[in-house]
Amino acid sequence: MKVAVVGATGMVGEVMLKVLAERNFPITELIPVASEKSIGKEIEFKGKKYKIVGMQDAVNQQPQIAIFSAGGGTSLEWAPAFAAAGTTVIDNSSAWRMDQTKKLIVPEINASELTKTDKIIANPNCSTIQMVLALAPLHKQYKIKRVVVSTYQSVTGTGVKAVKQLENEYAGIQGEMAYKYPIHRNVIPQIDVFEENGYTKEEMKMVRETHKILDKNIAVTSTTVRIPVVGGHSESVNIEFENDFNVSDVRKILHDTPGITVQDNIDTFTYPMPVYAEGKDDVFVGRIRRDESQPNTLNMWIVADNLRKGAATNAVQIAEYLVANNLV
Ligand code: 2RA
Repeated sequence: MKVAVVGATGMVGEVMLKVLAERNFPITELIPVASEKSIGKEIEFKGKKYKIVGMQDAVNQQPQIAIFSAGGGTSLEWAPAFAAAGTTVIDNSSAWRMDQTKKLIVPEINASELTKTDKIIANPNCSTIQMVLALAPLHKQYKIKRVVVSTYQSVTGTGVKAVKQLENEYAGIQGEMAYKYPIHRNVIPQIDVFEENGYTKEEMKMVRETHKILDKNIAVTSTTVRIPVVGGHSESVNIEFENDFNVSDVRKILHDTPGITVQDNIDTFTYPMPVYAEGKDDVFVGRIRRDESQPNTLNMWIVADNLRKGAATNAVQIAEYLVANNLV
């Protein structure tokens, strides 16, 4: 496979290269693509050096797959050019997610919807991916009515500037701010811009993307929060089902779901945390317990490395599916 990685020098791009190498994705030729200022620089992939090229150059080389992590504007401008050249684009930005003509894919849930004609495929938002992966098998079994989610999101979701802000504040150094407020010793109840309804864009992504991936009839309400953590997003999720369940069955269903690791033993203080999820591809679920305040309702805690399953790993899994099913 000739594969272009667009945004190869960014935070997600770097993890993308790492994941492609680790999973031994069948790359015969890698085309790293980045903005003007990086063109000509070299990156290393599996012990070989590759020169970074610009967009048009990469389009002209007609890769079979292009994985984009370069922001919405770049995707809107360039994904169609790659698609027109016959390349299948897997896009990490929010540009195409809600486009009715594009599929929004979490491979374990809905990769079977993909066909050869899908030339631009959208990767969901990180906070959505980890939640829907855990919700999907439970929805199938018990039918979800309503989800109430609160997130605790890593600064890596914002990017390298935010990680630097946290490090600077921790070290007592004045530097550039990625957020309006300090993040060290703080919690910021705003991720992305506010929409007209008073919710943030991140919160509405969780609502809209869950509807598109799982079921538009599930009521979802979300509060998304930035915390001074690197390594993973955590989520407290309250789920009301149509039908009753048994907690040990829920644990077993999640345990048997590919891509999920259950870490749930209060006797040994075992539960998911970003320090353990960091660098791993799975979604970790724990603190699974009945909500005793109303019938058919469950609480659980979900953690995943937002740069991995929340971005790079999910995109590479889509690419793996395309290759395995001869769709590129
Ligand atoms: C964040 N969800 O964590 C975003 C990244 N796509 O800010």
